[in-house]
Amino acid sequence: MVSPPGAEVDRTDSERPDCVDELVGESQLWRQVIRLPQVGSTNDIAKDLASRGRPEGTVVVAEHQTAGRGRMDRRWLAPPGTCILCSLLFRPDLLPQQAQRLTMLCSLAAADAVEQVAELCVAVKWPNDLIVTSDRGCGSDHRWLKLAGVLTETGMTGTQLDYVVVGIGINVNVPAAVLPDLDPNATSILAETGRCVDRSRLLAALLESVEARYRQLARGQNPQGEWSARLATLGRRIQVNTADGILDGVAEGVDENGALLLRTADGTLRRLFTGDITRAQR
Ligand code: BT5
Repeated sequence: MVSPPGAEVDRTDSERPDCVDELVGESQLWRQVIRLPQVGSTNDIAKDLASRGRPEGTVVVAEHQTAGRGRMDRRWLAPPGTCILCSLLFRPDLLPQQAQRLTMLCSLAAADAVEQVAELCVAVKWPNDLIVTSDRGCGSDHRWLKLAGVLTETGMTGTQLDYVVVGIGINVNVPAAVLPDLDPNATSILAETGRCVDRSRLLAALLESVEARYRQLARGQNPQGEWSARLATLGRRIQVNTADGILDGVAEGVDENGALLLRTADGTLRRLFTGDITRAQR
């Protein structure tokens, strides 16, 4: 359900144009940023708008989600007014099996934005997380702290990709004491750096980087190489929880459409389209 049109202009921060408005004014891609105080899920709003014909470049941003989602209907939790919760609408010239290129592209852009605005180094964790690696892990295992998640959903017309909605949640100004309520492995920019970040600046940096990277994609440049290079588990022995059970192997990278390339003990190269990496050795 989309909120009535009047709600779309509801500004949660201030009435004066901020850096996001300035960016949209100069952008070739971004047409409208719809800011809402509270929604179920920004992805649901964006998908509803997409199915009603909204153009590419529509952005839905919320201060609070009452039904934020991860993959497989898992929950995405965020204290109101502290995080980036947004969904970006694309109508790319891609085949349906190439839609995950936008997941890679947007997570790289989120990494750019976090590094630029918060000066915090992040890695990507297949298939859709931004993480901070920590030495706080025990034994020979790595400990990963999840800073952000990406949820990509598609709409089809027949066999053609009609739209792609990429939902991005970044834990920004969440105090360390609140993080365990979100997830035992959650972290935030505030917890990592000790500093609060201006969420408008972070969103503007995110949108700017997505636009630049989307232009590269349209020119035929695939984010795969850069994404693989940022993979926290590259070359490491990992365990992946899949629908077919737990698989062990060495992460060799991702293919052009974002599938994980896992070399199992018998030498087979497995191509995994979905799953969760549950362990990695140092
Ligand atoms: C994701 O799923 O990581 C995708 C999250 C996408 C959220 C954005 S917010 C804007 C847009 N609108 C939506 O409704 N969603 C998108 P997945 O890999 O399935 O991870 C979900 C798991 O992350 C949960 O089961 C929890 O264990 C954990 N989790 C929940 N909230 C978290 C948080 N704030 N920080 C870290 N981990 C969290």
